[in-house]
Amino acid sequence: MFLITLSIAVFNTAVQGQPLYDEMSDPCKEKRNTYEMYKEHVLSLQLVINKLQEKYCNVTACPDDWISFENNCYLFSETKTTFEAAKDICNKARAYILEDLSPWEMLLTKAKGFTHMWIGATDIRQEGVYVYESTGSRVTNGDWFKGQPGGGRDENCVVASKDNNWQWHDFPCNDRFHYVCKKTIASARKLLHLHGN
Ligand SMILES: [Ca+2]
Repeated sequence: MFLITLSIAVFNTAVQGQPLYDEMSDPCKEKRNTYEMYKEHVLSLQLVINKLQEKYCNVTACPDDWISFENNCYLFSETKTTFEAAKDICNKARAYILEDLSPWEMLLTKAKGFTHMWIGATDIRQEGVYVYESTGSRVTNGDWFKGQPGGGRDENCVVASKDNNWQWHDFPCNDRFHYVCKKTIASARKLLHLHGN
């Protein structure tokens, strides 16, 4: 009886012109923008909480101008620059260019107004063999956009673009884009300790 009632309910929903198939295949479709907005609010609140903790609990988490979030420190570039220049800036701060973006890192980057950003991976050393700058390990599961990488020897660096859901494209390394430096809070504290602060 229950199954019959359920079937009738489903049938009625279908014949009343409801987008049953779409709802079943993607129930979040119409609410996605709302969810994204809430997630951005949560992110903003978390950032405020982090700042308050640093201020009132005397916790030094990240260097000035860096953002602390989920055990990491992030430096968002003010200007666009080449991959090598971005890499040098991050490395001098004992950090590395952001690599695989977590959903929260995507939101952080979006909140900063970036539309494109360098990813810390290249195939400079061997064409077609992408490696992460931080570890030298081979990229085996890169978040490539359809048809990418496709630039051959002319394009050996990687850029993530907002319009393509932060998926990766290969680009010439001398082009200029924003970048994000990342390091763990633990390593940031270690550096502060080493420098006697
Ligand atoms: Ca290449």
